[in-house]
Amino acid sequence: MSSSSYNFQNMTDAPMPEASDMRIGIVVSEWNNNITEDLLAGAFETLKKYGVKEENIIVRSVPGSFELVFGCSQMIKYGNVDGVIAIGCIIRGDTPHFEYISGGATQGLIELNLKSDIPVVFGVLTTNNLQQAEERAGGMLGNKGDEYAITAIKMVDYARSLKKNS
Ligand code: DLZ
Repeated sequence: MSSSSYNFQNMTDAPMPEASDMRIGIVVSEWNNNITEDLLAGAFETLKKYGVKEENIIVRSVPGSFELVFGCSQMIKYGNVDGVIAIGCIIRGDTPHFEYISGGATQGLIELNLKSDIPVVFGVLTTNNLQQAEERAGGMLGNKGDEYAITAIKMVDYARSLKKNS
């Protein structure tokens, strides 16, 4: 569900998992960097807030959201990380690029989740205009980067909980 009244903080009261030994990779797109830098800052601060050590947050950038798939794939292979956050911002324009790039990035990130044991969080804003993106990157609807960080910690914990019992 995506609506202006939806607030992630209201989703659950579940306690946050222990995250002090987690290593999280963040791959961030340079396209619309005025938005993605703010999402990155939100994710970075929230990871730290919940105990992830700064030195265990590995940030790399790629040119655009389409490159997030390769960027995350390489992060999984060589970054020695427990989880990955893919951050991008795709804004609808006059041409069909929006559908191609958002569809490609989404499908690629889904495939990474299916192929590897490292969870990849979908931190890609897909908006109709710049204002909608700004509202979600530290504006009146909060910073979605916070949600991406919380989701990454929860998914790493989820994967660990199953491995521990296998
Ligand atoms: C080319 C393009 C366009 C038009 N729009 C966006 C966008 O809104 N957000 C984004 O992250 N990237 C965009 N790109 C760049 C593509 O993601 C990609 O970098 C290029 O097609 C090169 O592969």
